[in-house]
Amino acid sequence: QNHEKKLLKYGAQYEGKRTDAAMQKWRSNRFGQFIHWGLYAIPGGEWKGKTYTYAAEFLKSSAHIPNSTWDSLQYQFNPVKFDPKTWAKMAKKMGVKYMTITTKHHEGFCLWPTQYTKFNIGNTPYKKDIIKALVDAYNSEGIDVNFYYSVLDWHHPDWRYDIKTKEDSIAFSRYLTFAQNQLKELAENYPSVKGFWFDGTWDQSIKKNGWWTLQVEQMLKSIRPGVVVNSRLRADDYGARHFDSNGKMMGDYESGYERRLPSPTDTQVIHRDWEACMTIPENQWGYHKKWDISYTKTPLELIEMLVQTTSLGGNFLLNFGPKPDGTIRIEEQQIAEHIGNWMKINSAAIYNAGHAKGWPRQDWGYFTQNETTGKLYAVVFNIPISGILKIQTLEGITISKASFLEKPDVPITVKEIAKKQVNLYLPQQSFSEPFVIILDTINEN
Ligand code: FHN
Repeated sequence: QNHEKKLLKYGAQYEGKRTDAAMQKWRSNRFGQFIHWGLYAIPGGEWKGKTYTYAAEFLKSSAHIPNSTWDSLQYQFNPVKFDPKTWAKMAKKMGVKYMTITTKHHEGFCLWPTQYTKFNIGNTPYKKDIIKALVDAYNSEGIDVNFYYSVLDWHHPDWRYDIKTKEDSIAFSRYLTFAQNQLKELAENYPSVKGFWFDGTWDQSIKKNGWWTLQVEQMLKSIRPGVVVNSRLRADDYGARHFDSNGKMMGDYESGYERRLPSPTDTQVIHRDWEACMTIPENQWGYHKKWDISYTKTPLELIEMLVQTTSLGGNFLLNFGPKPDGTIRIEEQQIAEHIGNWMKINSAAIYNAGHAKGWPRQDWGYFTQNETTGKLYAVVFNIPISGILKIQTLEGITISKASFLEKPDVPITVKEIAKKQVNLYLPQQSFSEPFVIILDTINEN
């Protein structure tokens, strides 16, 4: 094994977590809404009477639809019921602190009136700038907005999957200029943007142009200081992605967890910032007409994922795929409402909370800890039939008091039954939702 450190021009730019205010805000947000919206919402996973089960936003590719046919969907895009304020209010009620919107997905269609391609919202029957409407509506609800941008572009004639010829190289360098111009335009025209979320960067063509990924990151940060960029953008001199050839993370946070979470005992991830993005169905990001095409996660499963992510110091980005008429499907609205009702009571265990340092994984659920005050929260998902929650404590730490976040007056008896073992006696009642117990601790270390 070669342990020699490689000299890299385009590798990680710094080590450890960013500590500036913008990054701290990003981190304290913890819960975000992902939105995938584009032309793919129109067919919604169906083409010529056939239903395609693969991701709806991939329909062009799954159904082998020619460019010209797909691109003409542009002339049908007319979300007459789109009300950005309704979306933002729903998001606010769900309890998210940030939203990440697809400015351009793999299909290449742009939701803002870019000057660099005609394939944009300005040339649809709808015409109006959707990105601006969303930024304004979400910001006025106090929600940060980030821009998703797919570097992979099925529409642009200069996109290449690999660089094999001189012609490829010339075309692709034109493409890189195009993408950079678009990103500059986004950063300049939407000054409140808080982050850029890159995708579609896995092809050889990008891996061979790691310099560009660093240049773009630096360009965005020079226009909008503090802006947060995901690791997925980056490739180094050797084409290593996310982590450079010396194992150091590139970008500001790791964005490799997609439709999966690190295991609850994976304490490796706590040393960096990271975010998991999650679908409600198995693998649908854009709107699919058939909601039941795969298993759909329940609100309680999603809440548990949010808590598990928080307990490991990560952010949780939950995806929604709006309909072509501009509304959000009823199933997603109901899930958002359920999560929101839970957040209304329990969000203290989420916002600005993270890994409870040193505390072992517990059978009943997860610990989270406020990053500023150190307050310790036990988020309970599994209640033993005995009604006794067994807490494994740490050397020198005693639990002096336990109280329900929701009902501080309902007493919980705390008893130390052995060294580092505390029992909490829950009142005789049934719980239908996961709940939070605040633990007051005394540190004798
Ligand atoms: O192919 C895309 C997919 O449609 C979706 O946008 C996800 C979100 O993380 N990213 C890609 C797959 O990694």
